[in-house]
Amino acid sequence: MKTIFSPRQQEHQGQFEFYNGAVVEGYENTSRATFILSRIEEVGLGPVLAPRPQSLETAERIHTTAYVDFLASAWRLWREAGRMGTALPYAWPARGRYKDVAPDSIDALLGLYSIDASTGFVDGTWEAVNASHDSALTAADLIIEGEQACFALCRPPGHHAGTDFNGGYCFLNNAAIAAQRLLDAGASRVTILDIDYHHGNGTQEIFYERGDVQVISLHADPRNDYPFFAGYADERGSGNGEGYNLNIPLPDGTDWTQWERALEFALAGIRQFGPDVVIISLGVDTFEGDPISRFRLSHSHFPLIGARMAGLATKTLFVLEGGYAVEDVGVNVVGVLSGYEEATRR
Ligand code: OKP
Ligand code: ZN
Repeated sequence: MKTIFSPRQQEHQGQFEFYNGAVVEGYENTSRATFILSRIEEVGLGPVLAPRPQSLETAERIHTTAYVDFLASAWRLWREAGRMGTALPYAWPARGRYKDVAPDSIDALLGLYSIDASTGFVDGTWEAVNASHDSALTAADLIIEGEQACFALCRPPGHHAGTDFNGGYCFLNNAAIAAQRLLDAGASRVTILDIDYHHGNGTQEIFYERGDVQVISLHADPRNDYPFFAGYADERGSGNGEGYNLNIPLPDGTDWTQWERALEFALAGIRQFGPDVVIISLGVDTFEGDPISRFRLSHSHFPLIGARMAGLATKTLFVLEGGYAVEDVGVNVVGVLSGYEEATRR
């Protein structure tokens, strides 16, 4: 399987976040990609290719132009305001009391276009976000050109980013943008199956009223964990999208037996929908050793996940999302991908 990745994606680094009452270095760091790349080489998964440069046209069909412009200019505006460190918001428009203004202040913009304070900008963030997006689109193009499966090694990740907001380390929704590209190239239906520990609230929001993209997410019950305000089982889509959004929230401590049962339910939904391509929002923060999560999958389970994906017998685009037990992220991500490859060859 081919992997798409650009070293420019590593220019997003050194950002901080708040965690348990302290300021810590961002969990979403460069070593995640480094460990994945070295594991890909170690097991001989296949070549790692640089993305082709892509225009932002497809991204602007998923996100608002104003939001994309904000992402591209945030760091410059932060510096022009005389700031250093990490650009993070501290004020948000309050729920239901939002005055629709286009603010000039970078502090206001950061709040307007975000849902949390864990998605900071540093020098190089936009370059990395843009390159991560290029990797997703190039992987989608390879699928369009005939590959059965492909891996977009996206960091920064994307599934918490919505139409006009960032959050949860995500800026552009790589998987959603890839789905749009596949549809534009002639696919009639695409499924995004999100197996990251956290609910993919951005992906859900983007496609909530659309029937051409089925969105299924297995995740920690939002009553217990981020993103808290979306991901409940009764969120099923609306309008043309009614019935095409499926959330499967799972309790703290979920183990393989429970998780696999949920996966089987998701797979039945995909078979019923009959997509041309399945995009896997691939987070491995379901791993028992993950520092910010509370599920209990172990190393040996990840190849089994890949094998289940192969069982769908559709084209499959893997797009990286989370996973923060850095030393294990490579083994677990590549475990899924080689599990897929082995099951396909059988
Ligand atoms: C991203 B992905 C406080 C903790 C914030 C945010 C979790 C984002 C997860 N800084 N936690 O879905 O793996
Ligand atoms: Zn996650």
